[in-house]
Amino acid sequence: MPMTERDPSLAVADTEVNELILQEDRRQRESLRLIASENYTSKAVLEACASSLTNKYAEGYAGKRYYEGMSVIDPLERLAIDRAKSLFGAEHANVQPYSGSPANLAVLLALCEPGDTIMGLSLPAGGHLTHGWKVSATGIYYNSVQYGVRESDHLIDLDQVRDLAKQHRPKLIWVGHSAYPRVLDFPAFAEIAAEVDAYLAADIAHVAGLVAGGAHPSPIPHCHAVSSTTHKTLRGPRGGLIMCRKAHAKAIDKAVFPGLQGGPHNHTTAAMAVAFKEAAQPSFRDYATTVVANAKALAEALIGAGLDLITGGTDNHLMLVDLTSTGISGRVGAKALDRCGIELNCNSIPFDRRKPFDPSGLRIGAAAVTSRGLRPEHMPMLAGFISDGVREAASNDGQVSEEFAARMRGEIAEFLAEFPAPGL
Ligand code: DSN
Repeated sequence: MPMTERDPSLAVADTEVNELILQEDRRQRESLRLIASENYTSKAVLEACASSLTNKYAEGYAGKRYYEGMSVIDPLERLAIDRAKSLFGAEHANVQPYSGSPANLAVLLALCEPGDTIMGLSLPAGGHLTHGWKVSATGIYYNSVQYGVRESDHLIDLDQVRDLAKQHRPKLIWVGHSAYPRVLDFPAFAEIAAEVDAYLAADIAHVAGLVAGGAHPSPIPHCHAVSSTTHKTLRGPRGGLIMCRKAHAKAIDKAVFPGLQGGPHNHTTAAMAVAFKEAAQPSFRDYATTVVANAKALAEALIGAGLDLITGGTDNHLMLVDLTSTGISGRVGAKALDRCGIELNCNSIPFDRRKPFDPSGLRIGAAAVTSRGLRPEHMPMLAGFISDGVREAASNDGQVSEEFAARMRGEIAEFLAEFPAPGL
């Protein structure tokens, strides 16, 4: 039967899936979303994601494809590339990576040979799996040397980075993180990379929106390649992006396709183009600045509520709470808060004595709540919700009663009702 004869909308075609999506919409509207890597995209981004572009194959690059029917895809991909280049001031951009991990693997495939030495911030110190952690392909196929943070202040130890670089002579050094609450010193990393003749690659997945909005220094002038996801602080669709100097453009493009991937996800490319346009507006500069102001205010309020923060605060959108003094683990705390309508994730803290699956920390980010319009004056309220939930769990063997959780969920939903969730 041709689908055109009967092509009902989702609500009619598949009530189970439709109902689950509606439940997720509601959950995202009513819960306090504090996962540092998440956000709310605009309605325009969601519409582009759900467009007919998902029906099209487009292996290759504009003007050099392996399929016909490219009259729309070619200009669309060029538009996304031009907008990415202009937003970040990059010489070259590739918008095809499916997400951050493939983007990082593509950077390595382009600039290194298997077995080459690479360096990155270790996972327990706030780095990302794909910066050479042992269980990742990047730690299996490359000789990975990991640097860390100082035990005294939990800040990246640039002396150690320099010493390790001189000792191991890496081909490439990663600068980037998924759980580090302070500004990255790109010029200092560039200096070290230059001293040992290494490539410097920045992974700005977490801070890309802050970079685009002028609230975090840009790595572009200092790095040979810069990778990112597009869905965190940048507030676009789930996707990946690589920017690089012209000299490496061919190698990067070849590494993405045909090196690692097949056809790009054109609906995602379109949604990225929309997000890049949004991020180029003056209002996005306000957004990025407010994300940092909110994160700082939340960090201060959490400290005021008696919680311990790694490095004593934040310079970006995220912070790490050390729950050791409360007597509960990060996993227990995160699960208890989830029941109360507060969504965040447990996270290792530097020099954690607990295992990664049940670590000592909570990671908290301000990107999504800022997209709903919350401002620094609302952060003490959020800190109150978080610390009340933690205290309740800590005094009840890690549990929160259904009565307590339901009351919290109600209070949070009522508070958030004043701040409409974008896109939903
Ligand atoms: N999963 C992402 C995060 O939460 O930071 C990184 O890949």
